[in-house]
Amino acid sequence: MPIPEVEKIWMNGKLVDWAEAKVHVLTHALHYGSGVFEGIRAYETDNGAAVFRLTDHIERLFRSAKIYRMDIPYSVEEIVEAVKETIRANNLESCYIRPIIFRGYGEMGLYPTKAPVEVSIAVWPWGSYLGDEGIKHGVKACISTFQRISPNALPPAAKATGQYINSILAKLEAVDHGCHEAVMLDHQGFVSEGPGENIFIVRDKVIITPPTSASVLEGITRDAVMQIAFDLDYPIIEENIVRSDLYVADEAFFTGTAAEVVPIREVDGRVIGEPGPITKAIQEKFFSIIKGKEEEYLDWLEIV
Ligand code: PY5
Repeated sequence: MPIPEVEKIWMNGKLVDWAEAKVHVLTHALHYGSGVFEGIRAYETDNGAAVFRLTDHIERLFRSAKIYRMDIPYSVEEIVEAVKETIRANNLESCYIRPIIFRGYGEMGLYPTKAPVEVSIAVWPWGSYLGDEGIKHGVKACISTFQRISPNALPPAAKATGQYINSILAKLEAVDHGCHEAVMLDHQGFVSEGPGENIFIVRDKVIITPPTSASVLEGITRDAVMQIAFDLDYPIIEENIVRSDLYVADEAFFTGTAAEVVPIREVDGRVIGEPGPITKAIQEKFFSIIKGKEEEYLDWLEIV
């Protein structure tokens, strides 16, 4: 999918023209994946564009940077403000937001403390990541033969650019096998997550999602869905699950900023079926919350 170009990108404290937001080919992060990033969405509401859990995302960005020992030359509040400024500069009502912090040009070794830490924020209109059809009728998933990165190799709690080559291997394989999305297993063989989504199953009206110790990213949509499930009085637990739990689940779905809430209709050829009642109830609440229609969740929306 080509990226729809807009006007401005925020780079190291300044708004520059889209076409001018460039880096050198010897940028450290290009060679070694030494960057950390976020995926965030702004939605159209009656109060204009509103960013879903912006501060929570920026705080996770700072945690990712801490894990990789990158000193960010801005505060959380400054980056939050820069995100809003970038959205305003591009006159967007809704968009995807991609802040990235990376080691720049100036050092080629693996002790990169001398490379400058650069910060950029881009925004663009981006539709549903797994397609509108997927949101309505569910997607086909395959268990990946590629194992999810593990905490003592590449910490899954960090959203680092280099970690995503693991996700790309899984995604390419899934599509080769006629699926929309992959499900990755952790180093112990437990279900972990999708290449860019957390995963949930429903069995006997209980919602289950793998714990963070199953090599998952601490997803902000995951957290939101757990809160929504709790508020809707559905029992929800964090517990290790195995691949056959997916095969026999009553319902299953992915969550993520890009993907939002996407039902899973089939895993490895085992049919789960059309989205079930609990998945639909959570989807409905989530989509209503992001439009600013739910009073008690308005603090999840940060007005631009
Ligand atoms: N797990 C992984 C590995 C992810 O990359 C993501 C987000 C999630 C889970 C869900 O986290 P959250 O709910 O906080 O978004 N993936 C990015 C996104 O913007 C990149 C996808 C291409 O959704």
